[in-house]
Amino acid sequence: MRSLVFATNNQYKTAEVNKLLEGKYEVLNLSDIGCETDIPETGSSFAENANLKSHYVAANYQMDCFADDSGLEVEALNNEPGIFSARYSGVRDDRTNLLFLLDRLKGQVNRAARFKTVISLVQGGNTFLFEGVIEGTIREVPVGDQGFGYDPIFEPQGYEQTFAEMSMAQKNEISHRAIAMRKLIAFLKEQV
Ligand code: ITT
Repeated sequence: MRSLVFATNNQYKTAEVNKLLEGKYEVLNLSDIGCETDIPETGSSFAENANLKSHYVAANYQMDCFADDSGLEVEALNNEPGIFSARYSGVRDDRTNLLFLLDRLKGQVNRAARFKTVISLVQGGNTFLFEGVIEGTIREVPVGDQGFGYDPIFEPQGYEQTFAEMSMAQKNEISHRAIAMRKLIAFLKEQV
């Protein structure tokens, strides 16, 4: 089986992506290749940060690799937290960040938001980008215990459940990461 490095430390992302690849590729994450570094994400966009992660692995491990940078953009908060989603409240804790966001949105009528993912693939020294977006709204209170991050407060458009009330398979039918991953998979298949 062909293997691909996914430059992430996030085990939920790895599990989602493994399911999407349906056993067609073996996905190695950062710990699988012995990379302990917390790769700096100092870019000013999802694309820049995704590139920083994939290029770091390609340069230091001489392996083709992909990375995603993703986050939540809330319209009434000027598209915050965006690239700061993982540490919006100042700490890297999903529950704290989610409650911090709800607090900032208190009393706000406009609850529109979107999740965005940009995947950067480095292959043979070339870089390719794939994007996925899903629109939705922010709930008043968190519901559900599946998934990670802001899943308990994000209700995708056209659904009555939050991402955290969905199984991984249901989330993978519609999510931002799944949309971007399907573009990556289609691209990889063209090369077979
Ligand atoms: P890696 O950088 O190691 O891949 P990370 O968790 O730091 O893992 P990001 O830099 O892409 O990932 O930050 C994304 C943050 O955005 C993440 O910590 C969540 O808070 C949020 N997020 C991204 N995708 C999400 C999803 O599918 N569901 C809920 N929250 C998500």
